[in-house]
Amino acid sequence: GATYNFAEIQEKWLPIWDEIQPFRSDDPTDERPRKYVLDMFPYPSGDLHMGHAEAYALGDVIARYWRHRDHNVLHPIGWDSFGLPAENAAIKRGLNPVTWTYDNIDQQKRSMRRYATSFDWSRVIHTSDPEYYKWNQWLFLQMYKKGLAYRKDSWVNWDPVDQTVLANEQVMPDGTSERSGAIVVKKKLTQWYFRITDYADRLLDDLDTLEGQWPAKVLTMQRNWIGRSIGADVDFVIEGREQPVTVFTTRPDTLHGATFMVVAPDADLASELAAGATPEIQAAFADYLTEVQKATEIERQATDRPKTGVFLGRYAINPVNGERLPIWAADYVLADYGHGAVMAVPAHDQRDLDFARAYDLPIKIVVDVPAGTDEDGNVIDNNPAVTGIATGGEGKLINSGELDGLTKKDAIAKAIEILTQRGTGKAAKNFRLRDWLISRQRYWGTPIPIIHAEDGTEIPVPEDQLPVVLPPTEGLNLQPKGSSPLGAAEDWVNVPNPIDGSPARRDPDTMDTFVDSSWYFLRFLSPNDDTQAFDPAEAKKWAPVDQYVGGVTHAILHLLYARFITKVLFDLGFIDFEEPFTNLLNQGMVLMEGSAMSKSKGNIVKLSEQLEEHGVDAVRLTMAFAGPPEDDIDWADVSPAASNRFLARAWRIAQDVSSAPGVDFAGGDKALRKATHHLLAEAPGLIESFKFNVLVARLMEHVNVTRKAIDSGVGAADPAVRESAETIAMMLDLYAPYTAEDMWAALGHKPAVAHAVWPAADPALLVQDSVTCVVQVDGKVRDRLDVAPDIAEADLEAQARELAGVVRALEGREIVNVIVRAPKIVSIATKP
Ligand code: ANZ
Repeated sequence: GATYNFAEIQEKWLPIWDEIQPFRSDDPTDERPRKYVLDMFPYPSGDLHMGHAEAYALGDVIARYWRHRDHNVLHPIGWDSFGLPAENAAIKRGLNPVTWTYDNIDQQKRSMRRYATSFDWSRVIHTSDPEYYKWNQWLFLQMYKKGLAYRKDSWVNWDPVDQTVLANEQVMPDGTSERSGAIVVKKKLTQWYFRITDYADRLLDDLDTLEGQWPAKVLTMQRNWIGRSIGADVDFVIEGREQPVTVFTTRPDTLHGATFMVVAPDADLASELAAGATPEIQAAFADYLTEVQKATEIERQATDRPKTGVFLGRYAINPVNGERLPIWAADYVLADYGHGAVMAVPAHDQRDLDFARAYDLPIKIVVDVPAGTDEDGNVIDNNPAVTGIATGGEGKLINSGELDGLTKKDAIAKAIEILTQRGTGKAAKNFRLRDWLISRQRYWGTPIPIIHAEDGTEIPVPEDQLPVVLPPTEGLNLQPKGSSPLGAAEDWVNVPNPIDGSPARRDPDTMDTFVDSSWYFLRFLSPNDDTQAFDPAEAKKWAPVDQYVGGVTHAILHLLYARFITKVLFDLGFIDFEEPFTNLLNQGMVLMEGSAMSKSKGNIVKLSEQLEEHGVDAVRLTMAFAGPPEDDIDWADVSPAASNRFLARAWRIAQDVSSAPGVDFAGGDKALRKATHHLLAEAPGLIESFKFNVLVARLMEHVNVTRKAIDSGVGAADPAVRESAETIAMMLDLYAPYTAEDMWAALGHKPAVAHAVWPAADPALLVQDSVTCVVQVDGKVRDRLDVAPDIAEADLEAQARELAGVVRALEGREIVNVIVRAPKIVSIATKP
């Protein structure tokens, strides 16, 4: 007979699928339940690689599964095609980013089609199309109107290699740029921001609604990133200054323990205070500030870093006891957290203690934290001045006037009450989250739709003049240089003021591409609508996304921004939900010999070569079979060749079936039917709990069972063999769509197998095999019954007593004892 040839099968089905477009999801009469299954869309950075192959294979298992469960499934794809990677790659090759990007998209599209991901190809979007980014500009304007988009002058993260600012989220924990790897420095610039901090509480609190639906790790990362602290704002009068200075503290209970104040050297306040001091102090401060600006935020927050600072020659007055506190500038206090100034309580805060010890400042204990013992039973001194360890724990307040004797918790409440009464403070909370810096000084992004009048006023581009299309690259120098290349496009940048026609200039910056991806899942719903960003009626039907699939690298940035913009659109009345992604699956990475694939390690496995050698189905199946989808896959440990052999075995079964389609399965071999129906019963639970690999294992077993049935007495003509082969084809479609379609055709069906609804398991075929139980009366077998092997004793006894033979034997006798050994024996004894 024929042999399994993956290349032939691929060539046969791809054009047929192209023609019948089995995955369109725009039939308005389709009333089945809907599922929106979304894979994070790719950057067009070269051809698809092994990481894509894994992500899209796993996402497709879920999309295909819901179709087989009779759902109307929306599974779209697009390209996140603006941004630095494309722009830098184009510059490096001396190409136009437009050409480079769209050539890559074409190549990825072709690869993706061949990879047979079940996308609805009628809904493709590219974020670099004016038809798409017009709506980024629209979104910006809606936010601008609400005061959620604004410009401010502040210290920003500056990537000296890419020559652009970065969002906080794009600075890695080691202080380097997520993109270029360069050490990020601080620069004071006027930039555009989205006011995400207005949403901090909601972004944090609503994470609770995602519990159990998103990976716990991602929820934790988001919570920490938002970082809410509860405490108080306290106002300190400054000698020689009209305005008091406010500090944020989580420990207002320790106010009596404050012995100095510290101001962030890079905060305007520090410069101002220094300016009022002696020339010596001014000079020392200026030198210090220069040093500080070389340090990264991460370095500044490191607890083990020696503390440095300068005395500013000024004093603050403690509002609770009138004490004079010297004011220092020190870089462990950050300019953009809280108010950029702290009341220092060295006894109970480690950083303050380190600083106090370095500069010989007083240490005053105000919480009596009991002395402890270490693991060897030694008493640990609780005096921070001696141990160098601040005592942050629980204890009773001392040396604190009205607060004396209170616990930490009660003292915090009381201190806030006192401050509020006196008008020198109030309850406050603070977030780690900063506003989202969205402007970039680069070409390949969405132009910011603002025009600057000569007098400096900002004029939003009227909505009917959108999109503001990027100028052609001809004549522009795209090399990173610290200001946007768009500023040099004279014809483009110089425009009449839309209000009075006077000379004005367009804003030359472009938006962070995370703006593009913050709402793209809505654009898929009406991708060709040129009258609105998305159709709210379609959003009602499809959104939010039921299942989102993508890498954990996006745990903070993209997911936080998308959640934020979703809430903004909710507030603006465009959608009726507040969380964009109901369920989230983070797939692992594909490694080679234990490490991430990289050019420098020379361990890159080329997807194209794998596909050439083993075929699409074997690669996809291998990705799904390697382990739980969340785990990394080491390509050195898996065998696409073995996957291929399994696919050939499965395929042969369909070739061998010799009954006709539509044959009544009822008369088929009972044992094989039972095996098939057990598989039908188990598979949905496995897929819905993301145990894709376990279902592959079950399919492998089932192919073997079916092969045995064909080769043994059952034979290829038995209806149970057809039933089994059809089930295998329908399930294999999740992983190996070409093979499944070819099996389906061999079994006499029309394409597409992807639309074959899995039959429900027949409960009659799920009952376990029965066991025969004998029933004795006074040692003699009087009857028998067939029961389930796991029958309960009481149940078995009750059934046994009703058997005709038993009833006859017991007639007129009195039962004295019944022994039940479920499921095999019931033994009844009567009175002699
Ligand atoms: C006095 C105090 C006493 C504090 C004490 C702590 C313990 P989180 O939890 O991170 O919000 N702080 C406030 N603003 C700061 C800034 N701009 N840079 C560095 N540190 C700052 O921490 C809040 C605490 O961090 C605040 O409470 C303040 O120190 C410090 F026994 O005030 B605390």
